[in-house]
Amino acid sequence: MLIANSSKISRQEVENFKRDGVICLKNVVDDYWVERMRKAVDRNLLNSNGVRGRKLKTGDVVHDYGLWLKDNDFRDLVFKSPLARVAAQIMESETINFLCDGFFVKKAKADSHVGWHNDLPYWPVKGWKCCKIWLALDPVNQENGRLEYIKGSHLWNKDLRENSNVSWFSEPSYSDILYWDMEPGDALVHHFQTIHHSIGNTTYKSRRAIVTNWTGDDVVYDPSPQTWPFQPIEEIGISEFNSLDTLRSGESIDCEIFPKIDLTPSPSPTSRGEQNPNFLKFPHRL
Ligand SMILES: O=C(O)CCC(=O)C(=O)O
Repeated sequence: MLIANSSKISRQEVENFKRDGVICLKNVVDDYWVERMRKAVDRNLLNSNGVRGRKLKTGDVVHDYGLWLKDNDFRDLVFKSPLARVAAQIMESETINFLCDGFFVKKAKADSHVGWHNDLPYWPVKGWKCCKIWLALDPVNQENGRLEYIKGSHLWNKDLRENSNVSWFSEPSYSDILYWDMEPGDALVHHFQTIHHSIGNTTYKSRRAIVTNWTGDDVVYDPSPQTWPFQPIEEIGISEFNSLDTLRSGESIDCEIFPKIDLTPSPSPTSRGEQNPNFLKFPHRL
């Protein structure tokens, strides 16, 4: 694993991401962000600001998305943490747009798996430079619901929705699977086409994680009926979603709901995790 906040992401890590479709980075965010985001997730579990809001599942895997639109902690994570620059470096992209955030909490003794799938079929986009950053807020291991990836499956060029039961897919053999034990602040970065699942939490503690989804230079808008936001924008009632009306298929996704991120460093970086000084060299050529 790479120490993302003490060294620039290396050429080797970028190559590993290209080859395997996933990498695990150590210490992508510091304790400041871990503590802040744990509180934010716990608060949202009680009374969510997300798009699904009160309709949150009460079962053992709790998921909501679109928190950044109403919650300052989630918003700052998107615009002020190192995550966007990690995405830019891993995907070798000059520009980065943010698609959406979310959280996944596998509650204590949540034995259910999240089934094998990849992410691209759920998003109204087309292009190669698309990734998710899955940020651990608790230690993650085999006992409490770690993610597992089929190595290199992003190169298969196949869409797999959860529970879709397609004939070409069968349970992978153990030797094809990649997984990592993680600490809070570590992150998985996976390509939108990499097939993955998560296993059950057999422990007595919740496993909390935040996901952020990012796109790069070559990505264009490509809506279809079963893609995000999964419901008519009038029903969501959040003004930023109206910007989807301005997008045309095949054009840049740049709009209020998919904002472009300013990757230049803030003029006044602080030690409170707002800017990681190790990324001040960005943009760079690897
Ligand atoms: O956090 C989890 O358990 C599952 C996350 C996942 O599969 C995803 O974000 O695509």
